[in-house]
Amino acid sequence: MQVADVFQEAHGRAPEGVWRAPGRVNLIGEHTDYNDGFVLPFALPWGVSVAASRRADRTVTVRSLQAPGEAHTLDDLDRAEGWVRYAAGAVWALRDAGYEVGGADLVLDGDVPPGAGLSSSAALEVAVAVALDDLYGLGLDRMELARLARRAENEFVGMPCGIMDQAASALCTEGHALFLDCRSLAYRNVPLDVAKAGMRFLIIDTGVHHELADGRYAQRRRECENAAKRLGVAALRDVTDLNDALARLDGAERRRTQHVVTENHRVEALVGLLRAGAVTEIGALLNASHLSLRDQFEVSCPELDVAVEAAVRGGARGARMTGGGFGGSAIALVPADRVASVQESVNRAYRERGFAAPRFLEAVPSPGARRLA
Ligand code: GAF
Repeated sequence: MQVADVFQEAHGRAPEGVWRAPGRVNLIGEHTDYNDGFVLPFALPWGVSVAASRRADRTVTVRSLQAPGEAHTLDDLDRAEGWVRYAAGAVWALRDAGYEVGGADLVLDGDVPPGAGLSSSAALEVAVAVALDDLYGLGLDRMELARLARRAENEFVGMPCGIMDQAASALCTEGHALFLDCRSLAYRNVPLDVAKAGMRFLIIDTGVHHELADGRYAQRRRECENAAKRLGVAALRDVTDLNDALARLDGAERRRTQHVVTENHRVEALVGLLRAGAVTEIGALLNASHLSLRDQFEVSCPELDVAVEAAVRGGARGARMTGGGFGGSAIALVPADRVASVQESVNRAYRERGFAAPRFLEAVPSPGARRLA
């Protein structure tokens, strides 16, 4: 059933509108956003739709097609728990920033594969924020909206993420990746047409549930901040002489710095290739990014490593883990006529290792947040 129909059934009237915000996959630029660096995500066809109407009071009600039978009425946003907290957080962030946001009835419908590292939570936050922006005529620009959605996640949900996922959901455009400078927040939508080059982006969902809020993500952030402090720079983005920096660091801080600095270079190099129309040449950068995340940043896991290695063996031009890591998904660039052999190769490797079968999805650069009706 459509989200607008469920709204009608629940509230006895049609919603004032329906909005949608997508999940994302990151092509390259991992664990760089909170180091003031560069990222290059693109929006996915999967996302969260929200049918919504204003209310005369300040109460927020939330339902979801994925949680039939549940109806949450929040007079106090702080009471929200579980998935409802992401919606409540978006309302909180707008109000806390001083925007006049009254009550709202929200009905959500999400189809981002959960736990796959494809930003279902950012999609939810941005979908609610974009709906409220329109309903209450706030006139937010999309970057401000992304910043507020990130605040919802940082300060309300309690996950210390960077801005990448919310910015991707809010700002991506169809057929493009988003090249974002996470310090200045300057961005460009870079054309990304792999189909024209006879290629596909394949997402390999390992099925290993990643839990970013479990402390390891926050620990990586702290290590990066400590390294920057020891080097006397505001953020690892500011390291200009990598050899000198590495000579002054040791242990985890040294490895994290090596990853972040080289990853920023890889993002810029990859954007250069895209702008030169050389999308088929980006594979080596994807592979190098994965090795760096595995060995220097230490956020991969056996299922991701096996997926990446088997994808390349099966004919992918390049592959890497994507997102926060510790599970979730890998992304591979695959010639269209090798998709089946890549899948076969990954399936076989998973069977040999005794891993549960992975899931394959095709990632097509899709539109960012928008009003549907
Ligand atoms: C997660 C975070 F939410 C992002 O901000 C980013 O740091 C990413 O991990 C790693 O690149 O998705």
